[in-house]
Amino acid sequence: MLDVQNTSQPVVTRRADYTAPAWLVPEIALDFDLDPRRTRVRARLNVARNGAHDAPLRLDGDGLAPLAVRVDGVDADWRMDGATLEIALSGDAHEVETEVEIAPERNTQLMGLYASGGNLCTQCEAEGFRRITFFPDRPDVLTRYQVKLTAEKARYPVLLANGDPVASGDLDDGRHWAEWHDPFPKPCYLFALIAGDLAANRDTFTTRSGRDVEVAIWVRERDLAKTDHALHALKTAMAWDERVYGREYDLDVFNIVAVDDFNFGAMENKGLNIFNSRYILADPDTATDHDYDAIAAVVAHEYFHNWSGNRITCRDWFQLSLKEGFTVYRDQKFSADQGSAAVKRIEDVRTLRAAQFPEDAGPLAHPVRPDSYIEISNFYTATIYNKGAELIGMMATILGAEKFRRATDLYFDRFDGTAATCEDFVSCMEEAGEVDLTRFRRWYSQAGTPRVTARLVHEAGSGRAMLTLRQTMAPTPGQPVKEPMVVPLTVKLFGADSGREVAPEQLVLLSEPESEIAFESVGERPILSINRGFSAPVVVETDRSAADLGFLSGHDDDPFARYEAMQQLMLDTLVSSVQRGRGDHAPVIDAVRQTLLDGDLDSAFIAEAVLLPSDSFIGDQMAVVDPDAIFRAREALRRDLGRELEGEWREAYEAALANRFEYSPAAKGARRLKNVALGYINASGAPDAASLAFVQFEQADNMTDRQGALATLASGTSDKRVAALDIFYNRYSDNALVLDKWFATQALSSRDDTAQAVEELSRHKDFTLANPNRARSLIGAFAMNQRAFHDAAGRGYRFVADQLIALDKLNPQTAAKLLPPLGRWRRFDKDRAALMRAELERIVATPGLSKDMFEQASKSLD
Ligand code: 0A1
Ligand code: ZN
Repeated sequence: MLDVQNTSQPVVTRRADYTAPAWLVPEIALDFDLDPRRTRVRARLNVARNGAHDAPLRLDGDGLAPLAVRVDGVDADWRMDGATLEIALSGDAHEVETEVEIAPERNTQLMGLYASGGNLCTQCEAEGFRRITFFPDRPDVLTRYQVKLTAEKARYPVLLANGDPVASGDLDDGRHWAEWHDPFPKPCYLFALIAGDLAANRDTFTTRSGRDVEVAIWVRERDLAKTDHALHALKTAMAWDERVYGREYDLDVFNIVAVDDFNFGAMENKGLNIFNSRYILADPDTATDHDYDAIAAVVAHEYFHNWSGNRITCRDWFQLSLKEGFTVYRDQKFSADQGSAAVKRIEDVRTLRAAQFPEDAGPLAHPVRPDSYIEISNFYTATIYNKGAELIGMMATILGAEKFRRATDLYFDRFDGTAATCEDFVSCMEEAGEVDLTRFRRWYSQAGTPRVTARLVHEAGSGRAMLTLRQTMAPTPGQPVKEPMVVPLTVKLFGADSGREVAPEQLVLLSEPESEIAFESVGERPILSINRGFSAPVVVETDRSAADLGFLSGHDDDPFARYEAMQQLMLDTLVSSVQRGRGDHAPVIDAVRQTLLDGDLDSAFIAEAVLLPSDSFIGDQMAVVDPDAIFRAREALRRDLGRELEGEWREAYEAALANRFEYSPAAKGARRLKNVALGYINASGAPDAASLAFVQFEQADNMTDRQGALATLASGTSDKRVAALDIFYNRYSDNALVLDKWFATQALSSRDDTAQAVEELSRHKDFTLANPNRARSLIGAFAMNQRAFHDAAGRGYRFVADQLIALDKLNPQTAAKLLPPLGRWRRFDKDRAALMRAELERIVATPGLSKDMFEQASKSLD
């Protein structure tokens, strides 16, 4: 395969330039002769002129050279325009055949057809299909696929593609073949095939209309025992989508395959989802509770795409959030229904704040529906996914549950079988919801996180309370001026004396720069509870005192608001410690004690509520981030919380100690609280802390406890640290997913020597840039470690830039995804900013840089 990377003239694609495809492809027959070194691909396309025009047929290719091109059975005239195959056609419908050869084993980008762990597999979203065969590679060309796969039987006994299997057979030469037909027209990014030596965990799902669907999860034989959780999640998700959205599965088979080398989490190919094995494989010894939860969420996410993504796809890649935002919203609600909805909401907001808010505040900020891109792979972002999900959630809040369901029914009904736009979705919300969302649409077009200030003034005499809300939004690249947004805020007032509700919850739609809400008959001083349930993805600034936040953290009846009050109290304390060198820890300690001792709260919620905000979230609150001061302030508060509440932590710890492993919300909550408590006992400096952690490490009957203890030890100075890391390594040296944890745990360590340790780990025999999970486990994790990465001498920046330059040569997509932490130089002092810029400049100047990296690095320098 030719590997041409042209960065000299990066082409910008613009949403405003969209035009309908000149030619459609209603049918395709694909014939694969599979071989890792040399795969022959024959494609027969039925093409149809779309409208009156005389444009030639243009078929996208990437690294392909045509071996044959025939039109209606006859060798045709064709020419290459760059990587595009151009064929002049006279009639309105033709049969066009092409033949190419590709080399999967040389495909290190993991886009198109590639080899992973002895199997052959594909990844086509967004533009990988053009690395397999010539085709109009755009999501609004919908095609019915017939696929024939032929391969050596001993090496590749299993041959899978999209749709339903129709025939198979053996050949005399040790090869065999299988044919698959997919009756549902689909864009080529949903094409998939797998050839491999795989075993299946099978089951049957009966749809609510009584059809039997054969479901199967395909993995290496030795991993079969680790697939029950994913299979169970799949069936639960299938039933959930029927119940909650009225969506039934539509083929006779549903296959999932796990592969070890994968650029993202998983892929929703029609009837044949392909997964990064980290989102399939789980057993108590190797997967944490977080892994179990993520597996269920990703399995559900990909399954839900069958309707929100596949049956209705995107007109163009600017509409990516149409499928991703909605599907994330759906998977979040699914997960919320499986356990504690409150804890799930807290986790989702934490993710949004950790990944999306910084994106909105940095050089790569873009709207949920972007206006332009150089490389679409760079737009699989937290903005498209997680903020996109928040937009759906806000519309659901504005409409209410019943109308929201009516609106999604209308959407699925009206746009089934088409390639739609975000606008199509919003107009269904408007029509079925009987609301005007004109101004709400700004959430799709404006980048940035709105900032809302809320001031509550009470007149004791009249009993009137006035809430003044003001919104602003900082400029983002290309959008210097912002219009006001529609911000749905749920608000409630509590009485400071009685502790009771003095104004019931109401939904305020803030749509002007400023607005005032009056509350009457408020007899006592009110305390404001706002953005309850995180009703809008905004930053809310209030002037609530530590005492009022302490009250809310102990008494608000909205669990999210309760968590939020505690976070705000902690943040206020930490920010003032960073700025003044010392903060008053007492209010936080009191609030944490109160939460810990509240018998009505479940452990999972307590564990979330008592966790301090991360170093980087504290940094996000400051004009100039001082990583060392933040680290010191946070450690000091952790130590005081550990010391002052040592008895409480030990009690919480011991209460959870006797439990045997079980995957249930209650057992997960107990483990979470136990590990948080262990962290605080350790922070207290108690002399037995390291041995407590080491005993837990050795006696654990599950990975959550083992890794929790390892993380505590890995950040400490005890002599048990090296022992634990060695034991862990030896125990799991043949398990790639667990070794990723071993790398990541060390990269996230708060020790002073982490930067050096990570450099050494990059030379470890098990470290490789060729596997995206491994690259992320060391480089990605390290770049999240604020203090270590932002080492004042620039050691962390240099290391990450070196690694990304090397990775870019193999896998530009994965490299570019890891670049954003280096782009946040504006947030740091001028010395660090200069060091970070120097590394970005070095990256941009690298000969042969991919357009993926070029876009991320050059935009970060602007
Ligand atoms: N659509 C997938 C995400 C995905 C996107 C690009 C990929 O290319 C390497 C892979 C997967 C999802 O939302 O799960
Ligand atoms: Zn998705």
